Amino acid sequence: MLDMGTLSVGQYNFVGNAFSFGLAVMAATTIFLWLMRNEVAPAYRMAITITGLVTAVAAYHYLQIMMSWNAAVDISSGAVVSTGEPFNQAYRYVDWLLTVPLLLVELILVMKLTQSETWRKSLTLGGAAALMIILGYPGEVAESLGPRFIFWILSMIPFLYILYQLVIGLKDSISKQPENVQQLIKVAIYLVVASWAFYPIVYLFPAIGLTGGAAVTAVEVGYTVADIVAKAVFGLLIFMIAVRKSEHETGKASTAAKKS
Ligand code: RET
Repeated sequence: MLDMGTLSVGQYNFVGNAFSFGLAVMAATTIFLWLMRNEVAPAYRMAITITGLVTAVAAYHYLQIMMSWNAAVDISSGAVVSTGEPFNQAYRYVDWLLTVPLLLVELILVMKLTQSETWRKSLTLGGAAALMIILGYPGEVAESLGPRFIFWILSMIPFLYILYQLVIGLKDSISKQPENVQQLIKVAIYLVVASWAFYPIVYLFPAIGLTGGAAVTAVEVGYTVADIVAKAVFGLLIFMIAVRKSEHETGKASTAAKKS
């Protein structure tokens, strides 16, 4: 459990502002994606719908996180005083449990693989993602650093499996994509690897010397920044890939139509 009483008023407000920014970005991205859904070919609309769902689920959870953050302390005296109501970190983990498998499905859908490959990859990667989050939670809420380390190591196993599958396992499928999107898909995969790698590092902040209010601030702001990149920036990249692929395919269809 986080010791909220160790925060300064400045740190408390900074984290609150980061949550508020996170909520605004997630909500705005959702509206953009759903409004623009019909700009891509029908085959990619499911990917865009899911991308918007991910940011919608995140917007809802940021609202809950913000309310829990506000309820946990009272700053009316000019200092941060715990109200006794705990700051609920479960919202973040429930959010990840829903959105991380969806993010992977989003990436797989936009690649438009065969149906059996889509199912197989969605189930194995989505399952590994759920396991990674479930194994991380007990360490996040533990009172001491021992369990934090143990659950970090356990959670790293499915995490490394996912990264391996994305970087090595998808190589073949990427080479079958149209040339003008191969680069964008590679960027999307690198973005996943780079933004996801941030989470296990942030998780370890309290274990590598950060304490009290500084640790709480670094972890909460760190996760929020990582979420914005992994969900909103990644979602917009998926949208761009879908637009490019739609252009490529409708372009080909119209040339074919002219020939016949
Ligand atoms: C935990 C626990 C410590 C070890 C590892 C973790 C990985 C978390 C990740 C979360 C990704 C979240 C995303 C959210 C946005 O939608 C659970 C912190 C490896 C990779 C992408």
